[in-house]
Amino acid sequence: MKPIQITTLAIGFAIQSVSSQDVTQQKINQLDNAAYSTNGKIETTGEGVQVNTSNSLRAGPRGYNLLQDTSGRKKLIHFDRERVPERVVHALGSGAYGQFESYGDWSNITSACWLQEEAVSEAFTRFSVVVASTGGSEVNRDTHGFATKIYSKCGNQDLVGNHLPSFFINDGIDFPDLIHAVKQEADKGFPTDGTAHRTAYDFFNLHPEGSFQLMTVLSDLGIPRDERHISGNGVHTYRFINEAGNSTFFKWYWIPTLGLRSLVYDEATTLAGKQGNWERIDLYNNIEAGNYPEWELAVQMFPDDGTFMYKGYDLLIPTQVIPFDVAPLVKLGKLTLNRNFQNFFAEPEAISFAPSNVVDGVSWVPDPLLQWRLMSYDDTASHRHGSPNSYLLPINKAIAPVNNNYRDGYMQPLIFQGNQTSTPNDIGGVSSADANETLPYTSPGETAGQGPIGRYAPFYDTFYQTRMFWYGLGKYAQQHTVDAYRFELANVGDNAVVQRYIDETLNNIDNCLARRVAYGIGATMPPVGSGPMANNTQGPNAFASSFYTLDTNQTKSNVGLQVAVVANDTLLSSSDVEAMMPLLSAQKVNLTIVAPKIGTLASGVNATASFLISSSVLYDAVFIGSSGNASSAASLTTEMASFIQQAYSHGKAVGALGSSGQAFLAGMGISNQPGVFAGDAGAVTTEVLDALSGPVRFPQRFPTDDLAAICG
Ligand code: HDE
Repeated sequence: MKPIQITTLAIGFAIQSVSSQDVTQQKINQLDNAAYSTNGKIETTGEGVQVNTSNSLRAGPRGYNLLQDTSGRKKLIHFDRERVPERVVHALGSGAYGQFESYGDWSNITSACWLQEEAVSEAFTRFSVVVASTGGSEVNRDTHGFATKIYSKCGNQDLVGNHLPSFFINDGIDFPDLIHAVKQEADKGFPTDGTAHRTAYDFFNLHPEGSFQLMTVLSDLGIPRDERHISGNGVHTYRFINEAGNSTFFKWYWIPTLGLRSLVYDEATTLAGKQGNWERIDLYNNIEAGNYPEWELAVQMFPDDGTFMYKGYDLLIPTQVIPFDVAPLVKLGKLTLNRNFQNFFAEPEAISFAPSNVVDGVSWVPDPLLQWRLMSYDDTASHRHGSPNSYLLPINKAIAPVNNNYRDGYMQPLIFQGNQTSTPNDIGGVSSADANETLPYTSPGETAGQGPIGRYAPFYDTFYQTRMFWYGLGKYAQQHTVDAYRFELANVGDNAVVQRYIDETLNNIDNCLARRVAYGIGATMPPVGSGPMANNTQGPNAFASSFYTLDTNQTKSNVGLQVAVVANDTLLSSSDVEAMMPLLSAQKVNLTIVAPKIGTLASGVNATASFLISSSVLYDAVFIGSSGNASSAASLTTEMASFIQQAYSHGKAVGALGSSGQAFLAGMGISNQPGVFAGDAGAVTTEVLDALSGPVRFPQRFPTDDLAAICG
């Protein structure tokens, strides 16, 4: 195998923008061929006959409807069939178009055309949540999907990943069981908007290999602020193959240039009620506003020595990760999302992703989770669209030429020419590529057999990586995770299931964790020191790399964040708003004035939200206006005070404009606290913006366990 030579050649701006416009235009032209507007046209039936279907055809004004109201019948018949089956998982989601640009020439490791010098490809990314059904909330705790279709000139390359780096199971044959266990309970039909409890924890008890993935979901990573601030993770190992046929294994990641951000749980549940579509709204509005989110595609690479192992890590086990200090990330390119779709059904809903969609230069490994995925997505696409012709839908259609002998089937829209529909052929028709060339779906030199045929039990991980993740969480992040376990387990409603999870999973991760969770829900605490650390064989090591935790010391971008000023006719001067605006605009942070009613306040400032339609959970930080003479919290209405109080209790930065603003906060008992800023409008705004790009939350306000009392 050739040694991997890493180049980081940057491409010039002029070249980038020209080619990116070209590839975008190619896809837009393809979509435009299917675009149709009925705007301003006269209504017709599907057969083109002009009709008026506003009123039924009836036997008199109070008589029966007539069977011969065929235009009415056609209208209803079409309506009755408007739905396609929702995705069996990841049903709830939305997405956007953009471009993927290769940072350089990666031909030394892969022949994939989208990773060559100056390669720019059009792309569409769909974000989703796994468990909730369509109509559920996107902001509940869940694993988020991050699926990208790259319409490259050598065919569609799909990167279908999640926002967390590992998975619940190691063998795809267990996937239907996992999903049955986490979706609504079969007899009761609930919950439909989040993960079930009794069935789920029964499954988790018997699949301890998923404890790491579950803990990441139950950490604050499991409730991201929005989709712009999540990472993407391929989870599996994949294979690059270069022109010479050399293979290199890789794991891929999308790293958001905005940084990672999360909600706190109470905020997420409130937001779910206030604005369950928050994730898609945030993405849509930011793209409309020109705040284009970006992710860098980074890979960890591992030599192919035939063992599928790297420094003691098994590359075929998707419930484990390879820490970044063991295999560092190499950045290959960048994805920018910059165009919203035009029709939800035809684009984000109709798009079909599949890990089987790879181009020449990308292939797979014998990971039994990945192997089942290679079949399931193509199958589900045919089922959802009712036809194997879904690859012809504009959103799924490749930009590369498509020529094959797929014929007929439900809703075949093409009128193929000619009579020969088989290969090979001598009388015309499509001819096959040269099988001696390096082609996709093969890995030169690889042998299929890895041992005797048999049904092998999934690999049962130790709890080592879960423990490493646990020790990497800070004090408050640990508390949030403990609270999340308490919440989930308290809802299980089956003491035996709960106690088994505490004794056999949590106590194997860490004794204090198990005791804290048990303590909060009235379960039996395992004896002090009875967990694995009693023998301390591996030590309380944490992951050295911060990517898997919400590292509060990272500097984050504030682009697209939302802040609110609480005001009324006597609070807030226009000069305060004038002082704030340039500072907020410079960082592309949106300001909303929230008042008892929408409209212009006495100060002349326009309030665009009222307390009725708004909530502090819609904002990343809040300010309280100042009038200069109102001096006590008593003049705050309950709704104003609770707006501020709720933001404070969610650990958010609170800014008091002027001395009277500070007096309000003092009256509420929250002045002079970390993350509470008071002063003139400009200074306070700067302090709040700094807080938002740094620690974001002020977790000192959250209650924490008395560890000495609980853990001994
Ligand atoms: Fe999926 N998964 N999955 N999955 N998955 C689907 O495909 C499946 C897995 C992921 O926005 C389905 O078109 C099996 C891992 C995303 O359209 C279905 C197994 C990862 C999306 C399916 C897995 C994912 C899906 C449902 C175990 C992260 C949404 C509808 C072998 C690496 C894509 C559809 C979109 C969707 C099957 C496990 C990510 C049923 C059998 C691991 C992001 O085909």
